[in-house]
Amino acid sequence: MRKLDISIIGVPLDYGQSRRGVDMGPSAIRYAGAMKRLEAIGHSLQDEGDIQVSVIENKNREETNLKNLEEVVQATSELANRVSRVIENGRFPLVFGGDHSIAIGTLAGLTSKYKNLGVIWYDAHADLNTAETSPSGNIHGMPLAVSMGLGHEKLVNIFTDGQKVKPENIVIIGARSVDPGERALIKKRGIKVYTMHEIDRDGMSSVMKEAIEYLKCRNLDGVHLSLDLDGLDPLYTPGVGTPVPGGISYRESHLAMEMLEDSGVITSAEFVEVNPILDEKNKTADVAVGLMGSLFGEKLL
Ligand code: 5AB
Ligand code: MN
Ligand code: MN
Ligand code: MN
Repeated sequence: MRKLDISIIGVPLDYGQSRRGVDMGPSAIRYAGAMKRLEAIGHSLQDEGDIQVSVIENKNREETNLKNLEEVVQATSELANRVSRVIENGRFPLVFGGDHSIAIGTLAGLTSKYKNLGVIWYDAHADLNTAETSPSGNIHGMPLAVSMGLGHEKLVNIFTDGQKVKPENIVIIGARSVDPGERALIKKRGIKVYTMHEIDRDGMSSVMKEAIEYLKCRNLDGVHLSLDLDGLDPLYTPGVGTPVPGGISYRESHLAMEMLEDSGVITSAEFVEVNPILDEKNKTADVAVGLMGSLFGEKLL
């Protein structure tokens, strides 16, 4: 098992969507014992604290259907900076959200080092909307499109200009709520997606085996896991803003994390969309921390 030097970065951002509370996600995940859990496995942990998230005073906000654009740009730029510093120091970045718009910053920071980054997007949604296709204007539904260089120029050019991730380096797992514009983009760019259909039909073991093989054949210099807790069924993770029934089970998710750990491919991770206000006794944060245990090498025996 790899012994890692892990740096935790909290991002208390809830401006990427419309329900308050997900800004308390980092606290909830810390409270659920993330540090102790990973230290017990033998990793060395450093908590870098939270990114500063501010309301931007700007009288001349541009006309856009994107909600809270300035705030999301500020927080994700800061996050990109912090993530790039963590990897420069040879440490493993572990990011706690916050809503999923934070991935714009994580991926921007990571790709300042990784020139051919792979991404595993564990989510009920594809997060491939742009201003034109978004039904909500919520930026948390856009980060994967932004990482491919598609969307508002202020988002696309965070930290470095343009595209960060190649569409053929992306694997989405758990999708079951995909908007028409996202579906078109998946087809057009040939993005690899394992929907609930494939997980039901072939089983998680086979899906993960294929996903890992697929990424291993792509000559990647790193693989980022972006785990939206709504990828799991709301039965297990009720504390999320956009729950979709019929999701991945608790056991399947642990298996997925264990297989990622066995493969040794993951070089950074983020856990997002934990909303303690919508949760039941911090259940969702507890599940997040349990999954981290499996991802970072906790063994049953
Ligand atoms: B999440 C929806 N596709 O764009 C949109 O939780 C939902 O980060 C996005 O996956 C959900 O508003 C974003 C309808
Ligand atoms: Mn989602
Ligand atoms: Mn998401
Ligand atoms: Mn959500």
